[in-house]
Amino acid sequence: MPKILIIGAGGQIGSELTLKLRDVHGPERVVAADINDKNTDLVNSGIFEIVDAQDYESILNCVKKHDIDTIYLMAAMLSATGEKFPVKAWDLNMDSLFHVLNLAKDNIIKHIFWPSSIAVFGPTTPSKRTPQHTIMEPTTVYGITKQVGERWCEYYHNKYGVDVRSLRYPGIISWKTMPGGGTTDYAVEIYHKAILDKRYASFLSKDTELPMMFMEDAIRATLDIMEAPAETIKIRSSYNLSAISFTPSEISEAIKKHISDFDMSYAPDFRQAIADSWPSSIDDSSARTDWNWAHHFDLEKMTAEMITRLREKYKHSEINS
Ligand code: VAH
Repeated sequence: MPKILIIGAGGQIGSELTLKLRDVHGPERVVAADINDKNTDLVNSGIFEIVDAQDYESILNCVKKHDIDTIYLMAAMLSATGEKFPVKAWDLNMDSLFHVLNLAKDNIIKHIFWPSSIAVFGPTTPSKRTPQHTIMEPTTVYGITKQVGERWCEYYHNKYGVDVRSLRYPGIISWKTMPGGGTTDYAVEIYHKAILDKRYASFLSKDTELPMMFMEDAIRATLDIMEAPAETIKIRSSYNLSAISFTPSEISEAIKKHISDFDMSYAPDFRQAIADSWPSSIDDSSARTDWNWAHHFDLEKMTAEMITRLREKYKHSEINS
């Protein structure tokens, strides 16, 4: 029975995507892979392989060993880290995409999911309810790699018939695995700090509105687009995807409804310029029309879930410490 491979399974989205795919398809059909085996939960909960996303032979060997027909390529260097290491970001994000696209072009695998991002938009893009088709002049290396990646995905579909599907993820908020190197990471860190310290210094200013989404919605959208009939996928670059938009001030107020003495402060850093180049809200009507996308979590519901889960997590770790 052909199997699924998640490359970059140890990351914020990859780790939860792996657990969900194992629930849906059975652990024996889902191979998790990453450059190292630091995520012990992942390594101990099913088939795990060390794969270097920039090494074609490393991916090919894993595909052949496990009879893979579908790859979720979740490995990438995100916006903030990409600005510190621009060449490494370009090489990782582009080499890995070409390797996977070429495996499909050569009929070695059949299906690809590749994540894009609202980072494909830039300061000249209409920032409110950003349309599916609009000006895209990204000013970060990460955004450039995602914009170019979208062009290659559409080219490989039109030229070679590759079944590659993609979503422009907004900032993703989750409690299981910490994000790394993103500009939207403040919206994850704040919940941890609220519970542990009852205070947080945001690296984005109070009125910086950004498109965001709870992890459960992001995972459901990913499975929905991959399970949708091919004829419903009208866009082969990448679909706009949206749920909620909020500012650091608004998430702080939502937290205060659960932790009344939470203290929020603001200390914008280099990531403020990145956030300022991105839209504040996204029009995802194409995804809602083409394959029935709908989000389930608003800011209040997400905050309640994050605080409940993290209180359990930190209480558990205290007991075990
Ligand atoms: C980042 N979390 O901050 C990612 C995301 C829209 C932002 O792509 O770089």
